[in-house]
Amino acid sequence: MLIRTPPLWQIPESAATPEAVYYNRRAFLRQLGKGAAAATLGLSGLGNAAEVFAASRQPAATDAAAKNIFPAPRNAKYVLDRPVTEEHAVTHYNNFYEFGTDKQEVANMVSAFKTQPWSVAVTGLVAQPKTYDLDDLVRLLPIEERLYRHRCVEAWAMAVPWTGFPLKALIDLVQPLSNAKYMRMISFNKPAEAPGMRSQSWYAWPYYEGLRLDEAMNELAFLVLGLYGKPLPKQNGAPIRLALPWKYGYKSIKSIVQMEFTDKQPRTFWNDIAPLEYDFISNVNPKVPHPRWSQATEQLIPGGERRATLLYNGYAEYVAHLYKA
Ligand SMILES: Nc1nc2c(c(=O)[nH]1)N[C@H]1C(S)=C(S)[C@@H](COP(=O)(O)O)O[C@H]1N2
Ligand SMILES: [Mo]
Repeated sequence: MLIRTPPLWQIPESAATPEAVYYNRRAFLRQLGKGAAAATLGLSGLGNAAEVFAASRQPAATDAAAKNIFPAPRNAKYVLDRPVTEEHAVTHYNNFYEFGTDKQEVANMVSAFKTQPWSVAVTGLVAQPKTYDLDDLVRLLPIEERLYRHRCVEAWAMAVPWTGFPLKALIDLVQPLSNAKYMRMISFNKPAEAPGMRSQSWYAWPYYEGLRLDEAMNELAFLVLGLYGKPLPKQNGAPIRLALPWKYGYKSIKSIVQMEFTDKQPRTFWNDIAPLEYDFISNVNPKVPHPRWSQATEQLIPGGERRATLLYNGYAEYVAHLYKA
């Protein structure tokens, strides 16, 4: 009989072993905070915290023990102009067409979706092409929490606490070649586990998206493993998805299985379906209406409060330089 132990980064802290608690970053920082150790180690910022954590890590009692990343420290740099959206709304109002088009039903359609084990293939123009087991990959990267605005092209908006790591950290790890100019990302392709893939078989599954490499290396581009200090629910794109807060939500591809570095601009799922409605860049812009509706305002979910849409969804200071003509 095959007994599979779930990786610890997918189970709650309360269920973790003492070893796991030791390797949990928050517990470790709490320990540091208790003594003069924090000062001695020059522990000033989150970047430092991640380095100190990595440097001090001993071989774990079990491999899984090193993977308990929740809850991760919040990076205070990324602030919101509105309260964090209530958790139930974020996890029960979803766009994930692989499971259906009714946003409030997606959470009820994911039960057959298996998200572990999971691997991510890094392919194409890269020095170290490799298929990573997600658990192994997670251990190599600095995990933190960020509060980001999230804006769908349909004009609804939320504010979400994501846990994850900068896409740039992964890019630095795998070292794209000098002729790599774009990243193409691909979602899972398992119709047997995803009812929307079966009922809407006309779509060109699996979902695929892309970024310019300079966009992918921008500090805001974030690979997400969790929500509200817990592992990512399946309906939000478990076990790994993107968050690109200055772009419309469809660029933030969910349940990623492949990242390919290319020298040509990759095609994207929604651009192939409706090229006049969804372009490759897809930055949030109040002045560029969707052909069928205005983008001047957005509606907060839940509640429906209307707000003015901000250029780059309010992230101009981070990304405007990428789009200077
Ligand atoms: N694989 C995949 N990724 C996807 C989608 C999808 O249908 N399939 N929908 C996109 C859209 S339109 C949005 S708005 C966000 C929604 O993410 P959320 O449900 O976590 O809010 O996921 C994006 N990523
Ligand atoms: Mo969206």
